[in-house]
Amino acid sequence: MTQSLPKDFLWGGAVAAHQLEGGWQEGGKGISVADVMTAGGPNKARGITDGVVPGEYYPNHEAIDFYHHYKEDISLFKEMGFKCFRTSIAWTRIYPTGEETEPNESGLKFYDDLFDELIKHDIEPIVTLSHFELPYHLVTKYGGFRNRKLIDLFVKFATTCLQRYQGKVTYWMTFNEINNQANYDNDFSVFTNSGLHFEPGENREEGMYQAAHNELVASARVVKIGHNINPDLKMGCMIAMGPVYPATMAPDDVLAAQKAMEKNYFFADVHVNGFYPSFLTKYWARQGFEIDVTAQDEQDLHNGTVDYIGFSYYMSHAIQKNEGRSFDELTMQNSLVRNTYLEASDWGWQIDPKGLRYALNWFTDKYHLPLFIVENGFGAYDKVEPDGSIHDDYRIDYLREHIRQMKLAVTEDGVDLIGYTPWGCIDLVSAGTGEMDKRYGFIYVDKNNKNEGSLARSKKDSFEWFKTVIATNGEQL
Ligand code: BGP
Repeated sequence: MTQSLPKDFLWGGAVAAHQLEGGWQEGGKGISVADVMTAGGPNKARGITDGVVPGEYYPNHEAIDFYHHYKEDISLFKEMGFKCFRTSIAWTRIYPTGEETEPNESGLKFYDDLFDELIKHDIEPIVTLSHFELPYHLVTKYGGFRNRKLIDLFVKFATTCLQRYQGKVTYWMTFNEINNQANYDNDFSVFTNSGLHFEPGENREEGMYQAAHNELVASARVVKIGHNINPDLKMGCMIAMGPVYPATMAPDDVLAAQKAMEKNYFFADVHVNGFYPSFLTKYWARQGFEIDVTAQDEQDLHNGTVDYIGFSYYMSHAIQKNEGRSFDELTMQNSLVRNTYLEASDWGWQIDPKGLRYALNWFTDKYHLPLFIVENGFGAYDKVEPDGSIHDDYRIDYLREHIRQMKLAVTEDGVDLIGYTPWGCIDLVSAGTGEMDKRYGFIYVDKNNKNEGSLARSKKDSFEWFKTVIATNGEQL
């Protein structure tokens, strides 16, 4: 077996439209769910306002103004040697409310220009169709993805994109981190994934399963359409992977970890297998959940299974079975414990490079599909020295250790891995907190949490480091 990564390994970086483009009203763009989210902090959740409220600060409105800076930024990506660049298409640039019958040409042209610029630099665009960017209008009018109407609206948007960009984009993903909403108690997760708002007394969990089902059907239909448009397109899903370990060797903890994995990753089962696993349908029955799954839905799920699994990996978790709770009552919110073997970031995300090797093997053993690490990275405060340099050795350490484990998974375990695109290759707005000061980039952007800064770009130490990693195909870390 080869001891190196494949020659055509896709090294690059990842972002999402709403976290860096800005230009929230440029070119006829409509308001998205990201446009009504205020800034939070390490211990403060982001607010979700009722529409865009004058006087509130919405960090995504300007973000890092990639909309006007993308040429400069792409030339920096090229300098680092990127082979690919993962971004998303903002649904609201193409269909501003989601309900128009004709797409917005200036939005389509923006992505034509962006993809052309990438291709001119030999950088392959990798595209997510829905990355926390649902048209806000579809939330107010339909209540988000809990309404089946959104299946058709998403399919319309995705079909427009697939037809238009089929010659420029090969790798597609449907819904970013579709499984975040398994965390249904969290307002942010259900709103960003599916545009869900819950009234007191509503069954949040059942509502989440219905929305997730509608998205899984929409995704499957889009996968099928992509294959029909061009059989060479690679249609993937996107899963947030944070393995759940048992906190101890007690069989109850081992089973608790397995149950938590099931509830978090059944989304991947449906994307890959085209049907629901029995542990979930049995669980729905025990809970009395009546999820609207039609015979046509079942057919669509069956016909639209994915070609590869894209996933994010930042951390692992550990779970302990509390004697007072049944397995059905265990959730990631009520039963996670700190893993005492691991350090954590300033935002409490536990650092576990070996967990990435574990995750790569777990996906492979379960699904036997090619994998793509489309997010991984270290959110940290960076310090700009008086001479403008930024010594982000903590970020280099994090990425180096994760790449080491990734390589072992490929060279020793035989995992079929397409590529690696670290998250936030250029500083951008944090999805979870709305902060600018939670930085992931190789490229620093002069803008802070208070919305101050010139937006100037500069290189961190990690820039040169990652350039060498790519140039040596991961040999020199
Ligand atoms: C994932 C999202 C990204 C991204 C990343 C880092 O959940 O797909 O959009 O932002 O995590 O999270 P955060 O921005 O909250 O640090």
